[in-house]
Amino acid sequence: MRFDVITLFPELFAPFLASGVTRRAFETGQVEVVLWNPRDFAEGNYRRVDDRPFGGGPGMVMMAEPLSACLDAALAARGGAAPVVLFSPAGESLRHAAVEGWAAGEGAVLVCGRYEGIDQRFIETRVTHQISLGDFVLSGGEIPAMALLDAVARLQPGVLGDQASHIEDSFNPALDGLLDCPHYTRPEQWRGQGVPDVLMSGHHAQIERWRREQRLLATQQSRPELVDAARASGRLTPADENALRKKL
Ligand code: 9WO
Repeated sequence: MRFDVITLFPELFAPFLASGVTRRAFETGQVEVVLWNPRDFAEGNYRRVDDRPFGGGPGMVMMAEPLSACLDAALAARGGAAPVVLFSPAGESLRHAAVEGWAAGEGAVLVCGRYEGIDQRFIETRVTHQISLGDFVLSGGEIPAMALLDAVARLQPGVLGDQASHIEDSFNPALDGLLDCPHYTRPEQWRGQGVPDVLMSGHHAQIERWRREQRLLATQQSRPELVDAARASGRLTPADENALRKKL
């Protein structure tokens, strides 16, 4: 799959693309990432990509034409139409189900805004999807773009060394939409705190039961609506219901 990223700060992506478990996916082109700078499509000696807002007010607005010319070049290089994603708090919240959709697709063009915003006429005529990471404002869309690329890349076959690792993720349907259980590693004692005995017992069935119980309780505690959703769709067993009752 291929993602074309339109950004005034392409240099932000270099360390991200060269680090961590996703590095191989990006370096082999399993997830191909091509960076485009709208400044390269801007006119005049100053290569202007922003201008003052009509109606007045603070800050600058990204001009439609350099973005549009840049998008045309990216789409042409891909060889045709593709989803055009803008990262904005006005978009739909990103959830794991949507990430799985993007991970199974052909990729997209990701548009990263800067300044106070983007000329609305570009958004209305060229953008097909708006994605939000949550109700907060950043100084640009680059970090949300990296978040999507990271989430998509780690779902590609062979990216996680331990293939079981993402089967056990929070929000994996196989985990019934519950949060993850707590994790522990060496040392066995850290600043006076031990590790739950069951994890040191070697009893795999008991460990799995404990982990399931921890997931249920952690989810009940911090995201009770996820427990309700799991119950409503028949993903809680009688043993699960017992574990939840026992700790109330
Ligand atoms: C900012 C904004 C604020 C309130 C309602 C809608 C909004 N849209 C944008 C927007 O598109 N801003 C551009 C991208 C230009 C300024 C920096 N940008 C941005 C994206 N800031 N914050 C985000 C963002 C994206 C996804 N999830 C959370 C925040």
